[in-house]
Amino acid sequence: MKKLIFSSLFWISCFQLNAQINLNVGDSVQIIVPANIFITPSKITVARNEVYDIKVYGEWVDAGFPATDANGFPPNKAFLMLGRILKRMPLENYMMLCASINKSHHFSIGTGIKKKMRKTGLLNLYPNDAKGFFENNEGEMQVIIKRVE
Ligand SMILES: [Ca+2]
Repeated sequence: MKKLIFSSLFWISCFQLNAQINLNVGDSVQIIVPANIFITPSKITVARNEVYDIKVYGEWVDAGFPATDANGFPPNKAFLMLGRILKRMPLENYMMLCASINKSHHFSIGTGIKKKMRKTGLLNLYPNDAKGFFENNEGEMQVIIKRVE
């Protein structure tokens, strides 16, 4: 219990100071990822071979499409097929929650994943929408990131 209180206070103070966070095994943080923001920095520095359990809750909406969870929706219309190349992960669903490390090493998360990191750097989160088409998005995801190894 004492450790839990300490780690909670630790991450709260990190956010207040706008500092970077290194999670110990067992520690978790919650990040809010808005649908209309191109990139949301988590402030978490992950290291190669660390393992994280990521769970995602909530719904968001892209323009007039039906609301989805963090798995997003497939390109089921011709213009969506064409627009895929404008996404950071062209082969993944629109509005799938995805991540990058140092804005370069991209991977999909969806509603949840257990992931061994293949690179060291700052973890960023984003909805997989076409570049330039974020302003018509609404909603946000609650992302719980826990280091498990
Ligand atoms: Ca959009």
